[in-house]
Amino acid sequence: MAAVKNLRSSLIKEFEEITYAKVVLLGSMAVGKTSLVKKFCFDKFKNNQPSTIHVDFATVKVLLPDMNKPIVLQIWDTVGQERFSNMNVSFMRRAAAAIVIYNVTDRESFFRIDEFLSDIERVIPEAEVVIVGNKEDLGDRVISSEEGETLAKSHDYEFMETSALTGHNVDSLFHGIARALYKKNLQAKNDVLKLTGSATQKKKSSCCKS
Ligand SMILES: Nc1nc2c(ncn2[C@@H]2O[C@H](COP(=O)(O)OP(=O)(O)OP(=O)(O)O)[C@@H](O)[C@H]2O)c(=O)[nH]1
Ligand SMILES: [Mg+2]
Repeated sequence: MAAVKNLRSSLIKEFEEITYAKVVLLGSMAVGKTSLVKKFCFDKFKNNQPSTIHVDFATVKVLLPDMNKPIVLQIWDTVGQERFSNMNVSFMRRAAAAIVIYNVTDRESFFRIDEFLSDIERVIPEAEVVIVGNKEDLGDRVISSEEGETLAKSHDYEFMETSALTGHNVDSLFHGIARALYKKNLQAKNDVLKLTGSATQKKKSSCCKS
């Protein structure tokens, strides 16, 4: 019985100590959202990855050398088909980060980035955002790195080019997000401590005055 209690309290402790964060992947059809998630989570790539018709999520625990505790990312892979685009807004809610993806060989997918960014700015304005040009392994790109970078800079967002096929920058993308959210969470905790500290002090001084 004591063992069960101990296990329960250690599980509760672990749950309380770990930071959980929702990350949403957005982008047009076939830009490589599912492929990026699969590459990061399972180190697998499919040449004929079927189009996503049901939104799904994968849960990954990330612990990097510069972190004291892990962070658990709940990565939501959305549907790129335009007829379902109004659904994506509901999946965005409460996301701490958004990865907005285009295909460097497809200008249409790059044009659609603006649509996703305006949804993000409306629904989750505090989110960490990374704009990603995927399929950088292909030789027939039509969007230059500079073009992608300029777009990201104009919104003050991070920018990265990836390949789900070769794995280039895939870990860096998700690790960068994990690190940013971990730091943000630490900062938020410190701010709460500071606020609590000043509130206590205020109370004390008013108490002394009376
Ligand atoms: N060469 C290359 N092909 C890729 C890459 N990423 C994805 N693909 C291919 O592009 C196609 C579409 O990839 P998906 O991962 O299904 O794209 P998606 O964004 O999830 O598409 P939807 O689910 O329809 O929204 C698949 O056939 C993949 O094999 C990449 O980095 N390089
Ligand atoms: Mg998909």
